[in-house]
Amino acid sequence: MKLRNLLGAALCAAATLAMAPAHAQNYKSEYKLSIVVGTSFPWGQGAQIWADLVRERTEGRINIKVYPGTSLVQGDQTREFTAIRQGVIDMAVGSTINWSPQVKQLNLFSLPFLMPDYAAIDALVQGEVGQELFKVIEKAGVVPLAWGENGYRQLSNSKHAVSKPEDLKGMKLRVVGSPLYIDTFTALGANPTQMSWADAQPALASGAVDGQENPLSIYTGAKLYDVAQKYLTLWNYVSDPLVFVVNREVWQSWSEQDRKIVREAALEAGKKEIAIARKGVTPEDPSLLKEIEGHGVTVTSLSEAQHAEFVKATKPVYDKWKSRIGEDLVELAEKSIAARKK
Ligand code: X2X
Repeated sequence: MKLRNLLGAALCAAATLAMAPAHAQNYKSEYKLSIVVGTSFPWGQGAQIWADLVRERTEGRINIKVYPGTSLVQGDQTREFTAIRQGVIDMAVGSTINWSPQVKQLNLFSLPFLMPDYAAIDALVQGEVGQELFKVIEKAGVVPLAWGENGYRQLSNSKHAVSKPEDLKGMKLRVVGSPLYIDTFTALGANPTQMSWADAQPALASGAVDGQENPLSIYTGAKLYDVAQKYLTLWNYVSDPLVFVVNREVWQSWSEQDRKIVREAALEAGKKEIAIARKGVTPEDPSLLKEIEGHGVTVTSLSEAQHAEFVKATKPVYDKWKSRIGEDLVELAEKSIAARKK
């Protein structure tokens, strides 16, 4: 090519670049969104709804791909938050439990028996506590947009029915990655061991552990009744919310109009996800429980007196962690719950 032609081509390319909308240079062709479970679970459905809404409303400018199994951090869900902060992960719908090692205030939702009903969960995440926690997450370097829900975590095991703390004596239980869970199950007399969800499933299948705790949507979605988890105790001791977030640099690289679209889509997806997560596990609609019983599972509900025994046994853990999380935040949560509309 002659020099003049070459120059002309270069000028032409520069002009095209200058004319293109500002985003064209810094938008990625794909944004990686991390979740722990698959897209068939309510959690994964929420993530997929968010991704689809954003793709549609930005006309493909923001193209989100969902990565299940926390595969972007080799399944180690307790490293997910750090990876989002560092930009290894662009976006996530993550459980407060998995981010608690980095954001200690998120342990709030893991305080045993803090939230007695769905109205209590709503009073926290949709109220002042939720706003406070968003400030904390923002300060930690990640942009939070909306709340979702994994759900009330129920206890399952392969040994026998559990209706009082003594029934847990010596039972080997897989727990999630916050030390608060080790404290809770140690206080109850069990033998807890911390493990990722990826490792938990084979450990349950081989009998390396006797039991675990997870929301019913995860219990059924992962077919835990097929790996000998035939005893289920409904005790609503904790519930983990999900948070829809974006890496800060990614967020800043988007136009204002696109940020608005992403935020509104997250709020919409979060609301839908919460409705999906609560389907079949409420007193009004216990269909999922019926399905579980159909698999030959013994389902144990607690009487008020039995419930009180568990609360009593875990009270020292609650008190210890109240000060670790922050007295002010926990007190704000307690007040918000006491004032909730039932
Ligand atoms: O690991 C779990 O138990 C799970 C899937 O519920 C979370 O990621 C918190």
